[in-house]
Amino acid sequence: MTPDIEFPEGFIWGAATASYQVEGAAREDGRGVSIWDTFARTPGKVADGHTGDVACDHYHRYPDDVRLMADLGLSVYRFSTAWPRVVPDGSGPANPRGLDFYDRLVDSLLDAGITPYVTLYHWDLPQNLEDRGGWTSRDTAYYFADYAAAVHARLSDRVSNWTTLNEPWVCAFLGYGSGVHAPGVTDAASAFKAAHHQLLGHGLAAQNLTGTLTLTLNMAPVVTPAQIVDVAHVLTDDDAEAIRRVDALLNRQFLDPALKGTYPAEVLDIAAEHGGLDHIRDGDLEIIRQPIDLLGINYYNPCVIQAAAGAVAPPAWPGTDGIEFVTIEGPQTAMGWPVIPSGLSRLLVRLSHDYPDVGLIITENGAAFHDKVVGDRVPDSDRVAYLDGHLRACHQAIAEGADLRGYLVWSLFDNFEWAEGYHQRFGIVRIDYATQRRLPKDSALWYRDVIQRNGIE
Ligand code: IFM
Repeated sequence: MTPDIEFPEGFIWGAATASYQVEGAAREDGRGVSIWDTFARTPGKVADGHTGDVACDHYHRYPDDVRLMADLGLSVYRFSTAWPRVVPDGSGPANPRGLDFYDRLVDSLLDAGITPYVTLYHWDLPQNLEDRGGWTSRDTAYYFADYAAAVHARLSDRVSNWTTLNEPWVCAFLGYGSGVHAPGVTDAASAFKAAHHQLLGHGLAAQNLTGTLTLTLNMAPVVTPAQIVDVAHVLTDDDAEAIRRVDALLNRQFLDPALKGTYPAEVLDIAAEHGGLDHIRDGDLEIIRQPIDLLGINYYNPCVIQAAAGAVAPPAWPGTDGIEFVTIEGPQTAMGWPVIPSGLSRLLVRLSHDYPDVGLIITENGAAFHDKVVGDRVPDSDRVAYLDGHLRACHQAIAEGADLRGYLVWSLFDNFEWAEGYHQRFGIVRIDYATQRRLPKDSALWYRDVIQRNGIE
């Protein structure tokens, strides 16, 4: 039977996780300490003092987990390698036992007919490098390229899909700006440095990677509340200016250097006001602008803002003085994020228009809800509705010309949701943390059917 909504032939279906969020085994086989180990142990930083020490115990349970992925019909599994597992001190010799784990994981994925998509940096920086300045130090970019080369040397005979960075905005602006993520630094100048040095690390690493190259960014259309209701709403000059600034900080700060070899003027102006531009050296943008095959999109909700009528204190991000981040009415996830699938089609169409030379893939999309276990089921109809709406938005964007190649749900499992600990559950598979039992939620079974028919009924 032909589904109501059918995706193009060869559309990629998968699911994603990240090392610190699922692996556990934090002290095994020579793994070094990461900034998240340290941050999670700092009182008050992570809800209820949760840590990634055990997480989903994926490190030991990966054979069963791969079988589960195969049962769901996934064609791709996106996971990240943990830098401190591979290079425990951040720089220096690689740890063969750390690499062995990824070897085993890749082999079992391939045996199950699942393509591994490897992300090289999903936020678990070795603590030893943080002690030397972390991403505010230029050296970290070079150490990242060395570590990436070590992973590539071990796995590239079987892995041909590589993502350098995951969400450098979050690492820079939540890790070094607001401090709600590791390493917990609160300094605007450090945030801009961390952003640039990650981009430099991306470019340096990309020069030595072969296969299909991806850079994954968290992106969102930046809109006023009125534009959510009416796409054609005419903006005031102040709102238009507010949108330009926030879009530059959130989206173009990473897109333009990586894909065009330039920084948006707004970002340079704002960074200049917050510590200067000395960290950007001649030649950096040429290094950063490496040919990539796919732009990875992590989308959860639009960024809703407007020019503030009165004073707004303090600014949410550096450079957003006078701009209000608006909470809008309507359905929300357990994270308090608004559910607006049309934001995804809007984003995809815009990216295809503004950056036409790169293919697109959704590397993350999904939602946390307050799931209930009923007998042997998790009837998470809110998550099914969320995924259904966003897949329809993907389909719409393809119909409007977006070159979207695939969709990877976030996340395969409930896992360590950073500062929220284990309280927020994004998985399509439930984890009972006391027993480590895996229970596919209704959304997982629904997703299996979507994959099977390459479309939605
Ligand atoms: O869990 C995170 C993931 O690590 C990065 N993207 C957003 C997800 C949900 O917050």
